[in-house]
Amino acid sequence: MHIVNPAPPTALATATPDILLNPNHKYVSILITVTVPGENMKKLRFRLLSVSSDEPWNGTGDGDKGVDWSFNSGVNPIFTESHTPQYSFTEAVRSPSHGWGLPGRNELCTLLRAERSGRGDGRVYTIRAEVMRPDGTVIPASVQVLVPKK
Ligand SMILES: [Ca+2]
Ligand SMILES: [Ca+2]
Repeated sequence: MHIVNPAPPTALATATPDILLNPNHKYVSILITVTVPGENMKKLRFRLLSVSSDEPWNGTGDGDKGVDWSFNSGVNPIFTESHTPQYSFTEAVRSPSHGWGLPGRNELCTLLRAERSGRGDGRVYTIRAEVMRPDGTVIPASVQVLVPKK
């Protein structure tokens, strides 16, 4: 008898837009869509887990503003809480029970500041998301949004 463990499900996240060409220091609403191939999407719950940047919130040059992201607002304001960084200077992470949407709502939203250091090589925001299956298991996903240097 031959037993094959099924491959663990993989969640895919996309960001729209995923590149911020005009670094005008304003917030841009980013739509994060998470899908899990092979799963019944209507039974899954979704949330944004964290947002991080490869640049500090402040001290990166002229016009630098903080805070550089928010879980609030946008076209699909699932989230009602904003968090300050808990684990590192450049990553805001939700506590375990926060941010879960209603089942099937796989369109999430965050605000990201269109900003990057003039001295750097462009900013990379990393948005981490999670999917919870009906049995409570959680599948991670992540996507990046770039603020390129011209
Ligand atoms: Ca900033
Ligand atoms: Ca960089």
